[in-house]
Amino acid sequence: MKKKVALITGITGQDGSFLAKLLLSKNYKVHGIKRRTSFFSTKRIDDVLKEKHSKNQTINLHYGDVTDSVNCFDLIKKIKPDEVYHLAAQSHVAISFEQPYYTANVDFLGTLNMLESIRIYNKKIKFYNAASSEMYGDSRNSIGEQNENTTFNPKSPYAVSKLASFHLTKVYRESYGMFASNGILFNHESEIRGENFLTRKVSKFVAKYSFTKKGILLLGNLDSYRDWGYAPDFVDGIWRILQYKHPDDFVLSSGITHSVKKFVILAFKHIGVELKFKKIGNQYFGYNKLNNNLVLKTINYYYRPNEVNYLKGNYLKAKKKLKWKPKTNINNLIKIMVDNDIENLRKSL
Ligand code: NAP
Ligand code: G4F
Repeated sequence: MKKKVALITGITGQDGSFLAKLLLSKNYKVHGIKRRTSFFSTKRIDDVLKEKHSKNQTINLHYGDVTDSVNCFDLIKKIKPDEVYHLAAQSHVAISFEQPYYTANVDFLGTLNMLESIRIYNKKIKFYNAASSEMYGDSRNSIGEQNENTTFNPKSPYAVSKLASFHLTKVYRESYGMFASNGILFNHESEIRGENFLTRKVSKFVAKYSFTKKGILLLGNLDSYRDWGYAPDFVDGIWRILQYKHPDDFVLSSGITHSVKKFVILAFKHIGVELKFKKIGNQYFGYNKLNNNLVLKTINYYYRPNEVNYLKGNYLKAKKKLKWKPKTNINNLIKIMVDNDIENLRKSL
Protein backbone atom coordinates (compact mmCIF):
# COMPACT_ATOMS: atom_id res chain seq x y z
CA MET A 1 0.00 0.00 0.00
CA LYS A 2 1.24 3.51 -0.84
CA LYS A 3 2.55 5.32 2.22
CA LYS A 4 0.71 8.50 3.20
CA VAL A 5 2.87 11.59 2.83
CA ALA A 6 2.79 14.25 5.56
CA LEU A 7 4.39 17.68 5.63
CA ILE A 8 4.97 19.28 9.04
CA THR A 9 5.79 22.97 9.39
CA GLY A 10 7.42 23.65 12.79
CA ILE A 11 8.94 20.16 12.85
CA THR A 12 11.88 21.31 15.01
CA GLY A 13 9.52 22.52 17.75
CA GLN A 14 7.96 20.62 20.64
CA ASP A 15 4.78 19.45 18.90
CA GLY A 16 6.37 19.01 15.47
CA SER A 17 8.95 16.59 16.80
CA PHE A 18 6.42 14.48 18.75
CA LEU A 19 4.07 14.48 15.75
CA ALA A 20 6.86 13.45 13.35
CA LYS A 21 7.63 10.43 15.54
CA LEU A 22 3.96 9.52 15.84
CA LEU A 23 3.48 9.68 12.05
CA LEU A 24 6.60 7.58 11.44
CA SER A 25 5.19 4.96 13.82
CA LYS A 26 2.06 4.98 11.67
CA ASN A 27 4.16 4.32 8.57
CA TYR A 28 3.84 7.78 7.03
CA LYS A 29 6.50 9.31 4.83
CA VAL A 30 7.33 12.43 6.84
CA HIS A 31 8.63 15.72 5.46
CA GLY A 32 9.42 18.77 7.54
CA ILE A 33 10.34 22.41 7.02
CA LYS A 34 13.26 23.79 9.01
CA ARG A 35 14.61 27.30 9.05
CA ARG A 36 18.21 28.15 8.35
CA THR A 37 19.76 28.91 11.75
CA SER A 38 23.31 29.67 12.84
CA PHE A 39 23.19 26.75 15.30
CA PHE A 40 21.70 23.35 14.50
CA SER A 41 18.02 23.43 15.43
CA THR A 42 17.17 19.76 15.04
CA LYS A 43 17.99 18.62 18.60
CA ARG A 44 14.43 17.37 19.18
CA ILE A 45 14.51 15.08 16.13
CA ASP A 46 18.19 14.15 16.00
CA ASP A 47 17.46 10.66 17.35
CA VAL A 48 15.30 9.94 14.30
CA LEU A 49 17.67 11.65 11.85
CA LYS A 50 20.56 9.50 13.10
CA GLU A 51 18.66 6.37 12.13
CA LYS A 52 18.55 7.60 8.54
CA HIS A 53 21.15 5.20 7.24
CA SER A 54 20.31 2.20 9.41
CA LYS A 55 16.57 2.17 8.80
CA ASN A 56 14.44 3.30 5.94
CA GLN A 57 12.34 5.33 8.34
CA THR A 58 13.34 8.93 8.62
CA ILE A 59 12.31 12.54 8.31
CA ASN A 60 12.98 14.38 5.05
CA LEU A 61 13.97 17.91 5.96
CA HIS A 62 13.70 20.91 3.64
CA TYR A 63 14.93 24.41 4.28
CA GLY A 64 12.06 26.83 4.32
CA ASP A 65 10.20 29.63 6.04
CA VAL A 66 6.43 29.99 6.13
CA THR A 67 6.69 33.75 5.56
CA ASP A 68 8.15 33.03 2.11
CA SER A 69 5.14 32.36 -0.14
CA VAL A 70 7.15 31.13 -3.15
CA ASN A 71 9.06 28.74 -0.91
CA CYS A 72 5.76 27.39 0.55
CA PHE A 73 4.27 26.79 -2.89
CA ASP A 74 7.46 25.22 -4.17
CA LEU A 75 7.59 22.77 -1.25
CA ILE A 76 3.95 21.75 -1.63
CA LYS A 77 4.55 21.16 -5.35
CA LYS A 78 7.73 19.18 -4.72
CA ILE A 79 6.53 17.06 -1.76
CA LYS A 80 2.93 16.52 -2.92
CA PRO A 81 1.71 15.77 0.62
CA ASP A 82 -1.58 14.07 1.47
CA GLU A 83 -1.69 15.91 4.80
CA VAL A 84 -0.16 19.20 5.96
CA TYR A 85 0.27 19.84 9.69
CA HIS A 86 0.87 23.56 10.02
CA LEU A 87 2.52 24.08 13.40
CA ALA A 88 5.13 26.75 12.62
CA ALA A 89 4.66 29.89 14.66
CA GLN A 90 6.22 32.53 16.87
CA SER A 91 4.53 30.75 19.76
CA HIS A 92 5.53 32.85 22.79
CA VAL A 93 2.72 35.09 24.04
CA ALA A 94 4.89 37.54 26.03
CA ILE A 95 7.31 37.96 23.10
CA SER A 96 4.39 38.76 20.79
CA PHE A 97 4.00 42.07 22.66
CA GLU A 98 7.63 42.89 21.82
CA GLN A 99 7.41 41.67 18.22
CA PRO A 100 3.79 42.14 17.10
CA TYR A 101 4.56 42.62 13.38
CA TYR A 102 6.84 39.62 13.27
CA THR A 103 4.28 37.51 15.14
CA ALA A 104 1.47 38.54 12.78
CA ASN A 105 3.69 37.88 9.79
CA VAL A 106 4.60 34.32 10.84
CA ASP A 107 1.41 33.30 12.63
CA PHE A 108 -1.15 34.83 10.26
CA LEU A 109 0.52 35.43 6.88
CA GLY A 110 2.44 32.15 7.25
CA THR A 111 -0.90 30.35 7.49
CA LEU A 112 -2.20 32.28 4.47
CA ASN A 113 0.88 31.22 2.48
CA MET A 114 0.29 27.55 3.31
CA LEU A 115 -3.43 27.70 2.54
CA GLU A 116 -2.90 29.54 -0.74
CA SER A 117 -0.19 27.08 -1.81
CA ILE A 118 -2.58 24.18 -1.22
CA ARG A 119 -5.52 25.94 -2.89
CA ILE A 120 -3.49 26.65 -6.01
CA TYR A 121 -1.63 23.35 -6.22
CA ASN A 122 -4.16 20.74 -5.05
CA LYS A 123 -7.28 21.47 -3.01
CA LYS A 124 -7.50 17.81 -1.96
CA ILE A 125 -4.55 18.09 0.44
CA LYS A 126 -5.76 17.97 4.06
CA PHE A 127 -4.70 20.92 6.21
CA TYR A 128 -4.37 21.18 10.00
CA ASN A 129 -4.00 24.62 11.60
CA ALA A 130 -2.54 24.99 15.10
CA ALA A 131 -5.00 27.36 16.75
CA SER A 132 -4.83 28.16 20.45
CA SER A 133 -6.85 28.54 23.64
CA GLU A 134 -5.18 31.95 23.95
CA MET A 135 -7.81 33.08 21.39
CA TYR A 136 -10.45 32.90 24.15
CA GLY A 137 -8.72 35.55 26.22
CA ASP A 138 -10.89 36.08 29.25
CA SER A 139 -14.10 34.85 27.73
CA ARG A 140 -15.91 32.18 29.76
CA ASN A 141 -19.20 30.50 29.12
CA SER A 142 -21.77 29.73 31.80
CA ILE A 143 -20.02 26.68 33.20
CA GLY A 144 -16.65 28.42 33.41
CA GLU A 145 -15.13 26.36 30.61
CA GLN A 146 -14.29 27.12 27.00
CA ASN A 147 -15.46 24.95 24.12
CA GLU A 148 -15.87 25.30 20.33
CA ASN A 149 -18.87 27.63 20.83
CA THR A 150 -17.30 30.04 23.30
CA THR A 151 -16.78 33.63 22.14
CA PHE A 152 -13.20 34.66 21.43
CA ASN A 153 -11.74 37.72 23.12
CA PRO A 154 -7.98 37.72 22.38
CA LYS A 155 -5.60 39.55 24.71
CA SER A 156 -2.26 39.58 22.86
CA PRO A 157 -0.82 40.09 19.37
CA TYR A 158 -0.16 36.32 19.39
CA ALA A 159 -3.81 35.53 20.15
CA VAL A 160 -5.09 37.98 17.52
CA SER A 161 -2.80 36.45 14.88
CA LYS A 162 -3.92 32.94 15.83
CA LEU A 163 -7.57 33.99 15.75
CA ALA A 164 -7.09 35.48 12.27
CA SER A 165 -5.48 32.24 11.06
CA PHE A 166 -8.29 30.23 12.71
CA HIS A 167 -10.90 32.19 10.75
CA LEU A 168 -8.84 32.04 7.56
CA THR A 169 -8.72 28.24 7.82
CA LYS A 170 -12.53 28.21 8.12
CA VAL A 171 -12.85 30.59 5.16
CA TYR A 172 -10.79 28.24 2.95
CA ARG A 173 -12.86 25.29 4.14
CA GLU A 174 -16.16 27.02 3.39
CA SER A 175 -15.14 28.86 0.21
CA TYR A 176 -13.13 26.18 -1.61
CA GLY A 177 -14.39 22.95 -0.02
CA MET A 178 -10.91 22.26 1.33
CA PHE A 179 -10.30 19.79 4.15
CA ALA A 180 -9.00 22.53 6.46
CA SER A 181 -9.39 21.96 10.20
CA ASN A 182 -8.43 23.84 13.35
CA GLY A 183 -7.24 22.35 16.61
CA ILE A 184 -7.90 24.76 19.48
CA LEU A 185 -5.25 23.43 21.80
CA PHE A 186 -4.91 24.34 25.46
CA ASN A 187 -1.44 24.47 27.01
CA HIS A 188 0.51 21.26 26.55
CA GLU A 189 3.98 20.75 27.87
CA SER A 190 6.70 18.12 27.97
CA GLU A 191 10.32 17.36 28.77
CA ILE A 192 11.26 19.07 25.47
CA ARG A 193 9.12 22.19 26.01
CA GLY A 194 10.85 25.48 25.08
CA GLU A 195 12.84 26.68 28.06
CA ASN A 196 11.21 30.12 28.31
CA PHE A 197 7.69 28.77 28.85
CA LEU A 198 6.51 28.69 32.46
CA THR A 199 6.45 24.93 33.08
CA ARG A 200 9.91 24.22 31.66
CA LYS A 201 11.43 27.27 33.33
CA VAL A 202 10.11 25.90 36.63
CA SER A 203 11.09 22.25 35.99
CA LYS A 204 14.64 23.27 35.06
CA PHE A 205 15.01 25.45 38.14
CA VAL A 206 13.56 22.80 40.47
CA ALA A 207 15.88 20.14 39.02
CA LYS A 208 18.92 22.36 39.66
CA TYR A 209 17.64 23.28 43.12
CA SER A 210 17.42 19.59 44.00
CA PHE A 211 21.22 19.41 43.59
CA THR A 212 22.37 22.83 44.80
CA LYS A 213 19.64 24.05 47.19
CA LYS A 214 20.60 27.49 45.83
CA GLY A 215 19.22 30.19 43.54
CA ILE A 216 16.11 32.35 43.32
CA LEU A 217 13.51 31.65 40.65
CA LEU A 218 12.21 34.91 39.11
CA LEU A 219 8.67 34.71 37.78
CA GLY A 220 5.74 36.88 36.67
CA ASN A 221 2.04 36.40 37.39
CA LEU A 222 1.38 33.46 39.72
CA ASP A 223 -2.39 34.04 39.85
CA SER A 224 -3.37 33.07 36.29
CA TYR A 225 -4.91 29.64 35.67
CA ARG A 226 -3.92 27.26 32.88
CA ASP A 227 -5.25 23.93 31.65
CA TRP A 228 -2.01 21.94 31.26
CA GLY A 229 -1.70 18.65 29.39
CA TYR A 230 1.11 16.47 28.00
CA ALA A 231 2.21 17.16 24.41
CA PRO A 232 2.41 13.51 23.18
CA ASP A 233 -1.27 13.03 24.15
CA PHE A 234 -2.14 16.16 22.18
CA VAL A 235 -0.30 15.28 18.95
CA ASP A 236 -2.35 12.08 18.85
CA GLY A 237 -5.43 14.36 18.91
CA ILE A 238 -3.96 16.50 16.12
CA TRP A 239 -3.56 13.41 13.94
CA ARG A 240 -7.14 12.30 14.72
CA ILE A 241 -8.47 15.71 13.62
CA LEU A 242 -7.16 15.10 10.10
CA GLN A 243 -8.49 11.50 10.05
CA TYR A 244 -12.05 12.62 10.92
CA LYS A 245 -14.68 12.11 8.24
CA HIS A 246 -14.97 15.84 7.49
CA PRO A 247 -13.04 19.01 8.32
CA ASP A 248 -14.02 20.69 11.58
CA ASP A 249 -12.71 22.57 14.63
CA PHE A 250 -11.88 20.79 17.89
CA VAL A 251 -10.82 21.76 21.40
CA LEU A 252 -8.08 19.56 22.90
CA SER A 253 -7.49 20.12 26.61
CA SER A 254 -7.02 18.31 29.92
CA GLY A 255 -10.30 19.69 31.25
CA ILE A 256 -8.65 20.64 34.56
CA THR A 257 -7.20 24.00 35.53
CA HIS A 258 -4.56 25.02 38.08
CA SER A 259 -2.98 28.33 39.01
CA VAL A 260 0.63 29.02 38.10
CA LYS A 261 1.30 29.16 41.85
CA LYS A 262 -0.09 25.62 42.26
CA PHE A 263 2.13 24.37 39.42
CA VAL A 264 5.18 25.82 41.17
CA ILE A 265 4.13 24.31 44.54
CA LEU A 266 3.65 20.85 42.96
CA ALA A 267 6.97 21.00 41.11
CA PHE A 268 8.87 21.75 44.35
CA LYS A 269 6.83 19.12 46.18
CA HIS A 270 8.09 16.57 43.67
CA ILE A 271 11.64 17.05 45.03
CA GLY A 272 10.40 17.04 48.64
CA VAL A 273 10.48 20.82 49.17
CA GLU A 274 7.45 22.48 50.72
CA LEU A 275 6.96 26.16 49.94
CA LYS A 276 5.35 28.94 51.92
CA PHE A 277 4.42 32.29 50.41
CA LYS A 278 4.36 35.90 51.55
CA LYS A 279 2.67 38.62 49.49
CA ILE A 280 3.79 42.22 49.85
CA GLY A 281 1.67 44.50 47.65
CA ASN A 282 1.49 42.60 44.36
CA GLN A 283 4.79 40.81 44.83
CA TYR A 284 5.07 37.20 45.94
CA PHE A 285 7.99 35.72 47.86
CA GLY A 286 8.28 31.93 48.13
CA TYR A 287 10.35 30.30 50.90
CA ASN A 288 11.56 26.78 51.58
CA LYS A 289 9.44 25.92 54.64
CA LEU A 290 12.23 23.81 56.10
CA ASN A 291 14.84 26.57 56.46
CA ASN A 292 13.00 29.79 55.49
CA ASN A 293 15.39 30.36 52.55
CA LEU A 294 13.98 32.51 49.74
CA VAL A 295 13.57 30.33 46.61
CA LEU A 296 11.36 32.44 44.36
CA LYS A 297 9.97 35.91 43.86
CA THR A 298 7.82 37.65 41.30
CA ILE A 299 9.20 40.63 39.38
CA ASN A 300 7.53 43.11 37.04
CA TYR A 301 9.74 42.12 34.10
CA TYR A 302 7.86 38.82 33.65
CA TYR A 303 4.38 40.33 33.86
CA ARG A 304 2.61 40.87 30.53
CA PRO A 305 0.89 44.07 29.40
CA ASN A 306 -2.30 42.03 29.26
CA GLU A 307 -2.97 38.61 30.78
CA VAL A 308 -5.34 35.73 30.13
CA ASN A 309 -6.44 34.97 33.67
CA TYR A 310 -8.34 31.73 33.37
CA LEU A 311 -8.29 28.87 30.87
CA LYS A 312 -10.17 25.62 31.29
CA GLY A 313 -11.08 23.63 28.18
CA ASN A 314 -14.01 21.35 27.53
CA TYR A 315 -12.90 18.58 25.14
CA LEU A 316 -16.25 16.77 24.96
CA LYS A 317 -16.57 17.19 21.17
CA ALA A 318 -13.14 15.59 20.57
CA LYS A 319 -14.01 12.83 23.02
CA LYS A 320 -17.26 12.02 21.21
CA LYS A 321 -16.20 12.45 17.60
CA LEU A 322 -12.50 11.63 17.63
CA LYS A 323 -12.55 9.18 20.57
CA TRP A 324 -9.74 11.29 22.00
CA LYS A 325 -8.97 11.96 25.64
CA PRO A 326 -5.87 13.07 27.52
CA LYS A 327 -3.99 10.37 29.43
CA THR A 328 -1.52 12.30 31.56
CA ASN A 329 -2.50 14.29 34.68
CA ILE A 330 -0.60 17.24 36.11
CA ASN A 331 1.30 15.18 38.71
CA ASN A 332 2.57 12.81 36.04
CA LEU A 333 3.40 15.74 33.77
CA ILE A 334 5.47 17.37 36.52
CA LYS A 335 7.17 14.07 37.30
CA ILE A 336 8.12 13.57 33.64
CA MET A 337 9.45 17.12 33.28
CA VAL A 338 11.36 17.48 36.56
CA ASP A 339 12.83 13.95 36.46
CA ASN A 340 13.99 14.52 32.90
CA ASP A 341 15.69 17.81 33.82
CA ILE A 342 17.34 16.08 36.80
CA GLU A 343 18.59 13.35 34.44
CA ASN A 344 19.91 15.98 32.00
CA LEU A 345 21.86 17.61 34.84
CA ARG A 346 23.21 14.27 36.02
CA LYS A 347 24.50 13.53 32.50
CA SER A 348 26.19 16.94 32.30
CA LEU A 349 28.08 16.50 35.62
P1 NAP B 1 7.41 25.70 19.41
O1 NAP B 1 8.10 24.63 20.20
O2 NAP B 1 7.71 27.13 19.69
O3 NAP B 1 7.72 25.38 17.87
C1 NAP B 1 7.47 26.32 16.87
C2 NAP B 1 8.06 25.81 15.57
O4 NAP B 1 7.79 26.75 14.52
C3 NAP B 1 9.60 25.61 15.58
O5 NAP B 1 9.91 24.47 14.82
C4 NAP B 1 10.09 26.85 14.87
O6 NAP B 1 11.35 26.69 14.26
C5 NAP B 1 9.01 26.98 13.81
N1 NAP B 1 8.96 28.31 13.18
C6 NAP B 1 8.85 29.52 13.78
N2 NAP B 1 8.80 30.50 12.86
C7 NAP B 1 8.90 29.89 11.65
C8 NAP B 1 8.93 30.36 10.31
N3 NAP B 1 8.84 31.67 10.03
N4 NAP B 1 9.00 29.45 9.31
C9 NAP B 1 9.10 28.12 9.57
N5 NAP B 1 9.10 27.62 10.82
C10 NAP B 1 8.99 28.49 11.84
O7 NAP B 1 5.83 25.53 19.50
P2 NAP B 1 4.95 24.26 19.96
O8 NAP B 1 4.72 24.36 21.41
O9 NAP B 1 5.51 23.05 19.36
O10 NAP B 1 3.56 24.63 19.28
C11 NAP B 1 3.26 24.21 17.95
C12 NAP B 1 2.13 25.08 17.40
O11 NAP B 1 0.99 24.96 18.24
C13 NAP B 1 2.43 26.57 17.36
O12 NAP B 1 1.76 27.10 16.24
C14 NAP B 1 1.81 27.12 18.63
O13 NAP B 1 1.50 28.48 18.49
C15 NAP B 1 0.59 26.23 18.73
N6 NAP B 1 0.07 25.99 20.08
C16 NAP B 1 0.89 25.50 21.05
C17 NAP B 1 0.37 25.21 22.31
C18 NAP B 1 1.24 24.66 23.41
O14 NAP B 1 0.80 24.71 24.57
N7 NAP B 1 2.40 24.11 23.12
C19 NAP B 1 -0.99 25.44 22.55
C20 NAP B 1 -1.79 25.94 21.53
C21 NAP B 1 -1.26 26.19 20.30
P3 NAP B 1 12.73 26.94 15.08
O15 NAP B 1 13.02 25.62 15.76
O16 NAP B 1 13.69 27.27 14.01
O17 NAP B 1 12.48 28.05 16.05
O1 G4F C 1 4.06 29.16 29.76
P1 G4F C 1 3.46 30.41 29.25
O2 G4F C 1 4.37 31.39 28.62
O3 G4F C 1 2.30 29.98 28.28
P2 G4F C 1 1.02 30.76 27.69
O4 G4F C 1 1.23 32.22 27.70
O5 G4F C 1 -0.18 30.24 28.39
O6 G4F C 1 1.04 30.30 26.17
C1 G4F C 1 1.24 28.92 25.80
O7 G4F C 1 -0.02 28.28 25.71
C2 G4F C 1 -0.88 28.79 24.67
C3 G4F C 1 -2.19 27.98 24.74
O8 G4F C 1 -3.04 28.56 25.70
C4 G4F C 1 -0.19 28.61 23.34
F1 G4F C 1 -1.00 29.02 22.33
C5 G4F C 1 1.12 29.39 23.33
O9 G4F C 1 1.78 29.13 22.09
C6 G4F C 1 1.99 28.88 24.47
O10 G4F C 1 2.36 27.56 24.19
O11 G4F C 1 2.71 31.16 30.46
C7 G4F C 1 1.77 30.49 31.26
C8 G4F C 1 1.35 31.43 32.40
C9 G4F C 1 0.97 32.84 31.94
O12 G4F C 1 -0.15 33.27 32.68
C10 G4F C 1 2.18 33.69 32.33
O13 G4F C 1 1.88 35.05 32.61
O14 G4F C 1 2.46 31.59 33.29
C11 G4F C 1 2.62 32.96 33.59
N1 G4F C 1 4.01 33.19 33.97
C12 G4F C 1 4.41 33.61 35.20
N2 G4F C 1 5.75 33.76 35.22
C13 G4F C 1 5.09 33.06 33.20
C14 G4F C 1 6.20 33.41 33.99
N3 G4F C 1 5.24 32.67 31.91
C15 G4F C 1 6.50 32.62 31.40
N4 G4F C 1 6.68 32.22 30.12
N5 G4F C 1 7.60 32.98 32.13
C16 G4F C 1 7.52 33.39 33.43
O15 G4F C 1 8.51 33.72 34.07
